[in-house]
Amino acid sequence: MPGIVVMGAQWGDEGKGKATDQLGDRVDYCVRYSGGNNAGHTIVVGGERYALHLLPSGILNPGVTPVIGNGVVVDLDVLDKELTDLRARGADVQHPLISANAHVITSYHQTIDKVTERFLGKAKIGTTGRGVGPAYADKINRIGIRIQDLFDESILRRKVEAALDQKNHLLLKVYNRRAIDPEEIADHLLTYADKLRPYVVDASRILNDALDEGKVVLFEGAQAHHLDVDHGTYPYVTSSNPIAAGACVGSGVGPTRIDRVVGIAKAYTTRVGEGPMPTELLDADGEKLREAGGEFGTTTGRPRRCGWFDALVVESAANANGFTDIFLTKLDTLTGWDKIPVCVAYEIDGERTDVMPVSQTDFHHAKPVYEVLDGWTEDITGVRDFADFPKATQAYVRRLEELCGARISGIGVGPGREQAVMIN
Ligand code: 2SA
Ligand code: GDP
Ligand code: MG
Repeated sequence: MPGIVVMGAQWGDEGKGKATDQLGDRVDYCVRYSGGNNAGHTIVVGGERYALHLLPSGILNPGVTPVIGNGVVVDLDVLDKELTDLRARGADVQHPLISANAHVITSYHQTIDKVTERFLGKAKIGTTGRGVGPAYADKINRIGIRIQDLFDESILRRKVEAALDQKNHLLLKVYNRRAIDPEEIADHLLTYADKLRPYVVDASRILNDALDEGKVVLFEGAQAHHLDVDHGTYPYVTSSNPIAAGACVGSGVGPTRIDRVVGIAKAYTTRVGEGPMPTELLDADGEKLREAGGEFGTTTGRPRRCGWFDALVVESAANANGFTDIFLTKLDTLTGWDKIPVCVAYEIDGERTDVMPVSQTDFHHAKPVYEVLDGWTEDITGVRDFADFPKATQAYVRRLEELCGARISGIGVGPGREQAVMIN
């Protein structure tokens, strides 16, 4: 099983960090292939909590080489701090590899992200404000700055100037902000050139060579299927491709290299930022789920919107990404409910549908149709064997599996690395 993708099946924060870390002891390379430091992936090892934003979560496993693929947008200040902090905490941080083709997030991307959101007012996306969208916009507009540009000063200066040309006009005339000095930006980026030089590589070639040698490469998605710019709830999405196919685009390996696609799904639903979410609970039950699950943004601290498990959301991700299996997380968070509703269909303008509609207008009108399952009260955080779960817990898992159309191969019963039930 040399090529494994781990990706979010809902709207992010399903526990991808934990799942990636858990698989990490059998992995040689762990690759981030999309997004930037908008992501927040949490790992708890021996009671110590780590929140990774840019480096892949496999980094905490000795012997794993972390890779930042070409599909990632890299804030160099954040990367530097993340590496320094991990080393200061005594983590055995391996030599990271960074694709020469990855793009850079600069302070002007962050400024534009924030002013655009303010300008949109009620129509805002609810971004993390990390400059991710504007950096990808520059990439597509062919005015982005790539990591490799750090090693050619005159090119870098020219590119930063070109990138700021239009932006300064917009900042001055539309947003009433001061212009940004291209020289200041280029000078700052150049301070990282020597420090980064040893890490910058042709990541595509290294990964393909490794796969040829039978090494195990784990591709770690950020965000999730329904935040994908092509397949998500557009425009309430991130600006990259967190889907499984994004692993190929964002790291430079062919689709034939991917043997397994693991969808990470939370046992209920959360979302942070704006956009439709049919099962959202705006009452005390939503609050109870948020408190029980500690549902606050790992990057921004924003409270996450909470609701019951939406099987149509996960099924559509399983379908579009070809999930070979699902890792179901945070099942322990549901302990203590007498009954647990699961969304099995939508009612849209008086009609019932069993699959997620392609029309965004329809999705905005979707009202959940619930099947109510029995809950359980027993503490399941110490369970390591599926047969030891209460009968109602087993029935809940089996019903979700049936509805989502993919095998559940692992279950999270707590944030710790060891708190999982693997099903063979
Ligand atoms: P952006 O910043 O341009 O990517 O925002 C666009 C939308 O994508 C959502 N998004 C996320 N959703 C869940 N988790 C994310 N990471 C953090 C976490 C979020 C946080 O781990 O908790 O701390 O707030 C993440 N990153 C982006 C975002 O909310 C917008 O809806
Ligand atoms: P990611 O972005 O998908 O990696 O998820 P986040 O790290 O943003 O959010 C998931 C949160 O749930 C983190 O605080 C994890 O430590 C925690 N977590 C992960 N799996 C489990 C689990 O099975 N049970 C519980 N209780 N917490 C979990
Ligand atoms: Mg997260």
